[in-house]
Amino acid sequence: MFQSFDSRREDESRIRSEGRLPPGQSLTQKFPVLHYGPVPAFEPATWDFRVWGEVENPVVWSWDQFLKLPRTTLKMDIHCVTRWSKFDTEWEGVSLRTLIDEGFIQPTAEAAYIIQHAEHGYTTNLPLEIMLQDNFLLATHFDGEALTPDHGYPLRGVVGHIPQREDIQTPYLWKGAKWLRGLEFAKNDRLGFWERAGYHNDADVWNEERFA
Ligand SMILES: Nc1nc2c(c(=O)[nH]1)N[C@H]1C(S)=C(S)[C@@H](COP(=O)(O)O)O[C@H]1N2
Ligand SMILES: [Mo]
Repeated sequence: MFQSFDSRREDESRIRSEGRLPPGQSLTQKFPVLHYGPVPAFEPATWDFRVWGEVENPVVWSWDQFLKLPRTTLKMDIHCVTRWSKFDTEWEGVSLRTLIDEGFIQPTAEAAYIIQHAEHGYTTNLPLEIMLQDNFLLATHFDGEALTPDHGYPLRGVVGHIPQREDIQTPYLWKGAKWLRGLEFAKNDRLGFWERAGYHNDADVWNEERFA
């Protein structure tokens, strides 16, 4: 008798046995593309990245300037609220905590939330303290290559679960905006695009906070 070899199921049971499969999720070996609206074009000459709101000095960086910021690599598992999870994904880009630690950005004492602003008006909101965790990155590269247009080229927020780091919170992947153009620091929280559509504001993967 032939036995069918299902590498996806094998991978999934290994991940489950390692305690890395969140409730209600299933493992994908692909990289699904998920977003609302069209994929924007990238114009390096006019692209800029803005940081404003509750910061001591608002900044505007060109693409060339952004590429000179200190860089970080990060390996983690990403979890979409539509129930797919992708494991051991490798990202490279800029850590917000590093930018703050090194004085590139100075939040005011009042800053408590950040709204990510992306092309075509997409937004998503997170507490500042979560965006300072090790599992949030302003990513330019995935698996050693520049992001593809579908996945957010040239820059996206990305957030996921770092194995063994149960000390930090893991939000679903919609809390990372593709085609990211700026960060607004705020005193008060403000719901983003999917949050206004009924997604859970905290979005904790391990507590299955999918919908409000
Ligand atoms: N600009 C933008 N970013 C977005 C979204 C979107 O609709 N627009 N969708 C989010 C959702 S729901 C998910 S799961 C991830 C998907 O990222 P991927 O397409 O690279 O898998 O992007 C997030 N970032
Ligand atoms: Mo998603």
